[in-house]
Amino acid sequence: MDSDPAPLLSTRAIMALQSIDPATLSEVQAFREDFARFIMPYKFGIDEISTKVSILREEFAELQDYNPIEHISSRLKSAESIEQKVIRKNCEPSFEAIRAAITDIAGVRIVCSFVSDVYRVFELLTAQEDVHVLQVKDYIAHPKPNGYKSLHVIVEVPVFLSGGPVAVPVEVQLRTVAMDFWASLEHKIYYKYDGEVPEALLRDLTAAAGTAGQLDITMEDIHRQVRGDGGAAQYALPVSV
Ligand code: 0O2
Repeated sequence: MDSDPAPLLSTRAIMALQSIDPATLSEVQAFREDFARFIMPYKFGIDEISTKVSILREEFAELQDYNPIEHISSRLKSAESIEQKVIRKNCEPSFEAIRAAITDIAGVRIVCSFVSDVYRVFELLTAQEDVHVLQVKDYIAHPKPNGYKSLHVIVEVPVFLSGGPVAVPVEVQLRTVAMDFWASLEHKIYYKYDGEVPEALLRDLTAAAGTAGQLDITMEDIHRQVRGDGGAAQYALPVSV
């Protein structure tokens, strides 16, 4: 027996839309189109960086006996999250002002095996001539008070649109598997408690960050022994940054 297909919108929603005056409706539609045009280059910026990192990863897998990149993920900031940041940063609510003030609309996360790999991948990526470094925050050398560790870099990459090239900022976060494990659990806890995390849990999280840091050191040491590399690992940003 054929059943009626579910309607796309409820009668209530259709009636509500019909009650909006046509000028407001076309203003909202124009905003949707403007937002789609605004956000599109950021998606392409993510594609550019993700391709660069995937190429490095494949090259390592093909030609070397060891691959420093465990996995890559990306996200485009949602309209709601851009709006929250506009309010938090007291930014003028225009596309032009948002473009200038908010540099993490496009985000790529690179998870590496060891701390030295984080810096190595950072160097390989930022040495590419079309990758322009705008800002570096080294939360590995200087962790946040809660224990958060990662290497953050805002880079600008050219995206070639039909109207010409556009320089797009992309926030790249590089971290180890242990740092990523800690950050994703901390993020979930932060959201579960809506930012009001109980003191005892905060203390446990900070202690866990220390344990994760120790694990990174031990695992890298074991890895170096197995590979026959002498000496302790050296972590540092290149002098040019
Ligand atoms: P989402 O959903 O990941 O995008 P900014 O807010 O960028 O102007 P801030 O806070 O100095 O200024 O930027 P920072 O330090 O570079 O951190 C931005 C991003 O790093 C965050 O993005 C998180 O992804 C991550 N991050 C920073 N601190 C922490 C932390 O303590 N715990 C965890 N789990 N992640 C952190 P968003 O926009 O907050 O969120």
